[in-house]
Amino acid sequence: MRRSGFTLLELAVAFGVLSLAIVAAADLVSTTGDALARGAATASLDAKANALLARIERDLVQAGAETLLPAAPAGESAIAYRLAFGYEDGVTQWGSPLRIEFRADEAQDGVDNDADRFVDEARIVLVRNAGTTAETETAWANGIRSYLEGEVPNGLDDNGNGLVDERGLCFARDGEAIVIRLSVEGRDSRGRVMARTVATAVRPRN
Ligand SMILES: [Ca+2]
Ligand SMILES: [Ca+2]
Ligand SMILES: [Ca+2]
Repeated sequence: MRRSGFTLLELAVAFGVLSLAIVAAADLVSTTGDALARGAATASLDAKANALLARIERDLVQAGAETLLPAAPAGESAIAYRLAFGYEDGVTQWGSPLRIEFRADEAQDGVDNDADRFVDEARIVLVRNAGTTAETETAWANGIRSYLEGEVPNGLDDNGNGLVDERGLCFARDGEAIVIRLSVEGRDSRGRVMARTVATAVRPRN
């Protein structure tokens, strides 16, 4: 006897397989979308962090080692320095005092007070004529993490870098060099908060 059409069982199996395939495809699309969103945010945060690090490095590499304050930073979130502008009678002439510092954008209380999904976010500010009446300041970037990635304020070195409770921008001495560490944060296209951390070592001039 020749069969024609499908039995109910065959149809049920076919629909079952089809719906499994649809679920798997939807999963794949959603996973791929997730990865793309994260990848794009990562690239943009990396670019921001590296540009900012290069900017700080550019100044500190020209700063006089003897003008640094603190002279031997150990995790401080600000550093003061002066740039050389020439020599007179064999003596280096230093420019006006500058300071790069971490500046909180909201109360540092572990609460997202301004509801932007970032907790205790901060910015980096350059202060010119620091400590004088002619003091002016320029914001270099916002979106700085309150604490360096992996660090929480508890009196412990949570991320194992030798610094305790260090901020999202911090300076530490390593021999003749100053190590600059920086954590930026941002959101991907799906609203998830992400952080990226960069570090470099610079040797101020003698
Ligand atoms: Ca906030
Ligand atoms: Ca630490
Ligand atoms: Ca800690």
